[in-house]
Amino acid sequence: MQAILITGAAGDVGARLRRLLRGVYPRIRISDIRKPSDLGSDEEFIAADLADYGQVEKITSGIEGIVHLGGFSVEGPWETIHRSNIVGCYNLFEAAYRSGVKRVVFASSNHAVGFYPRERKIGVDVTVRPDSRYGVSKAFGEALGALYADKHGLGVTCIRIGNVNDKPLDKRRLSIWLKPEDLVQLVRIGLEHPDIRFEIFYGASDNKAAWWDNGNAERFGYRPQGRAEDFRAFAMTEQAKLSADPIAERYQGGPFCSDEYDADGK
Ligand code: 15L
Repeated sequence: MQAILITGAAGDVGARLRRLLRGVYPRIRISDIRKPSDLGSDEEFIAADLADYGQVEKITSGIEGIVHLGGFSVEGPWETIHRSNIVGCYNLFEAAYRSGVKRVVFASSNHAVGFYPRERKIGVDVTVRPDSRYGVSKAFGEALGALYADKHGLGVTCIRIGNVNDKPLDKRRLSIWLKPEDLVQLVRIGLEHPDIRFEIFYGASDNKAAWWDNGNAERFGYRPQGRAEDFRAFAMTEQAKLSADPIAERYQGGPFCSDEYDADGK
């Protein structure tokens, strides 16, 4: 793989990935709607609004593999989610296909399946249970990826990312933490593994309290190095600072589930 594109490069995960992928691929083009504040003089940056197909075509031209982090990364009003994550995601896959891109790694999210209860361990073949409009948009992106893989032969990997950070930030994150270096492993499998057509992986490290069976990623050689348990004391101290939220605590998606929730008693 000679030339890759990272969308959403100005965000937190984008910034981490840019740093960790430096030197791994000969050419890395980065894109976002705004210029990253820490843009290096050796980095190729092209600004693009994902909702504008013409702009998306420009950033995918001459590219072999895409890491698609772009879009709105939390819950938001429908207009915002629709523009960034529905129209934007469609434009990305369509432009990738028309530009002859071979691989797309799509940053999906745990929120595509956030309404599974915490006591249930799930694999990648469960029905989606989104916990927000944002989660619905991630399920849409996964479905779109499957369409372009099955119909047009694009190699697509969807990573249902838990939470990327230096360490797990609370009790929920002990189950879903993803060490940045482990994300790099998953991304590289998606871009490089010869047998990828359409796959879903969980973006989680080697977490003892995991809610997800990540056997599919392991089948492709994923060997996570991060262990959330090493940070349990820190995470529980942070947890103690949060106010009680019984709905959030019942489901895997946490506060994305309790936000706007009014189903009880109906
Ligand atoms: C996500 O999908 C978000 O992008 C991120 O900001 C976190 O909220 C994360 O999920 C999480 O569930 O912790």
